[in-house]
Amino acid sequence: MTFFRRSSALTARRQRDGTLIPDDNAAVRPAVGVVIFALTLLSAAIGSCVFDDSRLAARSCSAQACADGSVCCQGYCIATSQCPDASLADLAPADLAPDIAPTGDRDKDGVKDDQDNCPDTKNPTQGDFDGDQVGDACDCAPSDKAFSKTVYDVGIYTSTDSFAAIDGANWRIFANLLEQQQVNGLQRASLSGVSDSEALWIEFSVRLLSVGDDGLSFDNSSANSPMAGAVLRTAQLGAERGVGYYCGIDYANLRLLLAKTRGNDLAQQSMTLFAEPFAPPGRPLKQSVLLETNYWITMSVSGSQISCRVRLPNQSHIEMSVTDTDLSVGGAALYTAGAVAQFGPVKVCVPK
Ligand SMILES: [Ca+2]
Ligand SMILES: [Ca+2]
Ligand SMILES: [Ca+2]
Repeated sequence: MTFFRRSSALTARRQRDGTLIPDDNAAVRPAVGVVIFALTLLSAAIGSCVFDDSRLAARSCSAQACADGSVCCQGYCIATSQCPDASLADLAPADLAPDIAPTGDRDKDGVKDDQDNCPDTKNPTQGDFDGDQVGDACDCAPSDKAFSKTVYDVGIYTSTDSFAAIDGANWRIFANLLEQQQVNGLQRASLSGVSDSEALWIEFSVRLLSVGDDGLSFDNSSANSPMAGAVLRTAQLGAERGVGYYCGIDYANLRLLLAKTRGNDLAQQSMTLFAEPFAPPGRPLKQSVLLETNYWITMSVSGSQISCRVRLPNQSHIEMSVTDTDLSVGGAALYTAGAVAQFGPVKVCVPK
């Protein structure tokens, strides 16, 4: 505006005698001024690149991302080298971020992020055994399509903080394993970081060191069943309440055992065994359960379905699955009953 005021002041010239005469070019000068002003603006926009914070804040380059080496200036993507005023210090990180996220390859495995079934894990073959669109390389449960997200994964124990003893205090770390030292009775330790999940999947290794008396009766049978394994749905489990599902290997009876407690069952030292039709309770192992041998146990609950699986030393698997309507939200624990046992790596997964 100052420019136009100066033009108007020059619409007359003063002669030597002091009289004023009209300026013939007076009508032309404002038009010249407009042109010069427009050129100045264009120069500012493209050449010297004067930053306008308000326009940057409005993200006026939002229609397209400015390529590497350029910045959004006055609504244009301008080469940073042509924009000396564009000090990085003037820009917020959001100003420099492209408005459209480029499709990159973060893990550099040759598969673009938006097509990579493990975008942060190098897996060029994209193997996905269970077909849940989460690659084996980053799938918490690569053989179970209902679970893929890791919530707990400990390979080497350094602290018992993650485990809270429910019954007894005989849990300790020994040779980087979690060990329960009490031979008789039922002992449980819950995973304090895992609770109140609707669907849970747990896998771990277990090794029986010695056996004694579990002190439990199953379906009014007092047959001793020294065992160790996992129990799910422990969030509400107390001395006389809650529902728990136990999956373990039964040393004396050579079987995979899936059992349930509810209400005050534990106070009565009793458990109910699940049985498959036309079969005795539990699933026979058809081989001895050996002390000091690692067994891998997997247990999951989802909806009303409970699954209990063990991998034997010869790498074969046996499994029991049942449907039970008492399933509710809860957590996970490890347990021993009539056995001293060591538990190895523990992994807990939930759905996506
Ligand atoms: Ca990739
Ligand atoms: Ca990948
Ligand atoms: Ca998968």
